[in-house]
Amino acid sequence: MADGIARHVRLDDPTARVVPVGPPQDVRQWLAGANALGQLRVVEGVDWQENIGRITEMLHHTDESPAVLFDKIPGYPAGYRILVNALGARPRLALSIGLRPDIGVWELVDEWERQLNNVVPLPVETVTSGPITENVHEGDDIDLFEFPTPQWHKQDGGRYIGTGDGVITKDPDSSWINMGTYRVMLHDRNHTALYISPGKHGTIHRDKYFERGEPMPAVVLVGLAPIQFLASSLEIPNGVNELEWVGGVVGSPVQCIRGRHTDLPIPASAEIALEGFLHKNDSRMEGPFGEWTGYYASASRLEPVFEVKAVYHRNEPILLGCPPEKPPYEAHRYQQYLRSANLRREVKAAGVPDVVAAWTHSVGGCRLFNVIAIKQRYPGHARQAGHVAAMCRQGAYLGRFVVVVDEDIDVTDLNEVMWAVVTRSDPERDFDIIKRAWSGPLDPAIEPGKKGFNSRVIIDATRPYEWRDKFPPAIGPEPKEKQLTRDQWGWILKQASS
Ligand SMILES: Cc1cc2nc3c(=O)[nH]c(=O)nc-3n(C[C@H](O)[C@H](O)[C@H](O)COP(=O)(O)O)c2cc1C
Ligand SMILES: [Mn+2]
Repeated sequence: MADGIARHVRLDDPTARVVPVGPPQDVRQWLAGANALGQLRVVEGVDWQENIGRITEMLHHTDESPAVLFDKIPGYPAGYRILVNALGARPRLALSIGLRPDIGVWELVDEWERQLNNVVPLPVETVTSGPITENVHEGDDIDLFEFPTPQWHKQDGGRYIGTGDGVITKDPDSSWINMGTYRVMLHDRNHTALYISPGKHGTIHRDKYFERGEPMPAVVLVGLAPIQFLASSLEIPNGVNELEWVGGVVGSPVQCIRGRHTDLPIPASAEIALEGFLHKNDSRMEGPFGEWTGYYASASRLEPVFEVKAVYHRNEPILLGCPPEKPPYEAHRYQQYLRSANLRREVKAAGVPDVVAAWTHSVGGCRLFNVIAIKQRYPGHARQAGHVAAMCRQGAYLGRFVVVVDEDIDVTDLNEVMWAVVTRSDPERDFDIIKRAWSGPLDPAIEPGKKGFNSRVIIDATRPYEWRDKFPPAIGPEPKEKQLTRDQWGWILKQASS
């Protein structure tokens, strides 16, 4: 190409074309599967300063973009690679969790809900070595700039090595080990920032160590199997070890070495792991970083510094990149299915009957605009569903709007949902507001310095229960009539829509 970048080549290793059975258990198995689907491009020679970030952003903003593996990044050895947009399309999400690549929307949601209900976490299996120990750096040998971390967006306050990552920590009061996706910015050769929002499991652990005056041991995986990244970035219940949960989904334990400095588990076939301690008394500025709301809302603040004591990496390591962008970006493209499944599950689990569907809309980052459909059974049923959806684990953090609709509305279709809002709800009667709910620094609607709480509105857009049978009938042919018209007059319809 004229600008000398974006040379597209395909993986030419014929063995790297195998669709695995079950979820791929490391990045390399996953690459083989994505390549077999024809959904992987290898691109060489793109700079980390500007163009990897820019290309990634633009890949995130269309439905059909492939996964891209950047190699031969100028200034870095060949083989030090970055994988982006791994989970940005349904077939690759399905591949990652061991489902058919041509799976439909509701089949996928149903299957994920079933998994969430049935998975029994499996303890990790400790091993003494694995691909991750091919290279171990300690002391002066540590240089985090060894990896080609991109400047993801021009306005970012630094290079973020941790975007599609998993941060492993342990509760000092119990045996609970957690893995959560929290952003990690490079400070220097052996220090990074680690930003965790209030209320996340990593902050709960951190605050307990800091209250005792101790640093928090942690391991940051910046190249991990997509199924592990999914678990790390989704709302898995409190007290559950996401690595054990992945073992349960996969059906065999995740094999882990033990970190030399922290004794924390590190998946033996991960690509890159940073092990060290987060310090209470050493803080440096973190941010700004492009966030999932589409803004730089948390700006920059002092955050505790993570001191890296050991770097472990495979030969020719692969960094997993998932930088947030204005919605919908890659994460929203998978979260819309998986968070919707969990929201429906949690509303049902709270005892709400006849929950037909739920959808966490990607336009709201799968948090700010959620919809629940019910078959109304009794007075108050709709409000019950709405309030639970706004406050259950899946809906609580940084929610804003919850809409409850009748079962005739397609929850995934914004037009239909908003049609129900504007025609079935009367604001004075049907809008409930919850005040002082769980928000945080990332909320763009709250004034800087006052962030922490927000409010949310529950919109009851169902037909009013008392007179639902007298509610004006909706216009439109029955599905059977529609089919007859399509059969006989389809040629006109095609013309009209082209
Ligand atoms: C790409 C990406 C980046 C994220 N970055 C952060 C972050 O910097 N801080 C944070 O608190 N949550 C972040 N999250 C959301 C958390 O990963 C998510 O809330 C997860 O449930 C946290 O794990 P936990 O429930 O074990 O705390 C991010 C999610 C994704 C997909
Ligand atoms: Mn957790």
